[in-house]
Amino acid sequence: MRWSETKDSSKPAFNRKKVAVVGAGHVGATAAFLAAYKELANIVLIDVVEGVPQGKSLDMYEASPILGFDAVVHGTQDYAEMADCDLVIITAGIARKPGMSRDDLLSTNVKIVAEVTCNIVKYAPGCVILVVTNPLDAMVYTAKQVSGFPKQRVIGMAGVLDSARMRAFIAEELDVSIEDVSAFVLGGHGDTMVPLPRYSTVAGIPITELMTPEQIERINQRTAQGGAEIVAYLKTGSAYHAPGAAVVEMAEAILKDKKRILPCAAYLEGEYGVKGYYLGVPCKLGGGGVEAVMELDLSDEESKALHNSMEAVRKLVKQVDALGHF
Ligand code: A3D
Repeated sequence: MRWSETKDSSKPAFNRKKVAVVGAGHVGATAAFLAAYKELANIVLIDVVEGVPQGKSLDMYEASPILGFDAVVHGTQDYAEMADCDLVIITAGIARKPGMSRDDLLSTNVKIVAEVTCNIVKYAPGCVILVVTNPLDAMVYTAKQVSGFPKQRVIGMAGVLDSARMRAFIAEELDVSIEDVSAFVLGGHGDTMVPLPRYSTVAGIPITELMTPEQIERINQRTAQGGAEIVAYLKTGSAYHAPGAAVVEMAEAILKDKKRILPCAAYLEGEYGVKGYYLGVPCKLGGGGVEAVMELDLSDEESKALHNSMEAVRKLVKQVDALGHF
């Protein structure tokens, strides 16, 4: 048998989207695997620890014949391999251990996120940046400041995860399929996040009509403590399956220009009365990144809770600014 190549060698080997995942740890590797499995793009997995991204990506590639997906997954230490990426996902950094808050990670992770972002500017200046590293609202601010990218192209993942947790708890409480449950969580990714029961529904019916205030309060509390609940079980790290899935839902919206309405950490310039900070709000997410911010009419109580959350973010950003990395 002879194989006669007809491919135009002046064209790239693959006409696929390209995504870099920086940080081949728990969240990064999970997101990379799910994105490859969904054939969203070819994936470059980058980590400072030699061998880890190479080993994990080879392992993922070897799963592809069984699961039947076509995506190249490649591991490296070399940031130059981010060239031509459509999307770069930052998961590099340290994760929480029991007794630590997300905010305790700030001084270590701000250095890592700043270094990664400098490399993004150098090698993938046209990409959308999706930040996952905690404390999220401060790290996405760092990436925005260091990159100088327009606000549309620097986004944080948190609300999709927090809403998914709330959806799971609602489905469990009412013993219904998660497929029929939607939920909205706004605000910063911390204890002050703001679950919105009024906008959380089962088959379109607000949960305020389906549950007692006590049940709803229990779900709100468990949602706000959702990360800590898992850290307490794991003891050596934090959640990664649901965070990885949340990253991939956002990546898919961007790479396929789906214009999904998802809660994202977006840079606000007056929306919800907030200026110059990132906060979790409902956004239209498409090929250009955050293409619109939706402003909901909030009750007085909801507005107060959102501004309380904003205050927590403001304190973190002040600490980031004081470290003087940009
Ligand atoms: P972990 O499994 O420790 O992975 C982090 C990886 O980053 C490790 O493999 C490190 O070697 C790597 N790394 C460190 N510095 C660099 C660098 N300069 N360049 C490239 N790679 C580097 O942690 P994880 O995957 O569980 O969590 C990663 C981050 O995501 C942490 O900060 C978590 O707190 C955060 N996180 C956020 C959410 C949100 O919802 C926002 C959810 C889950 C985790």
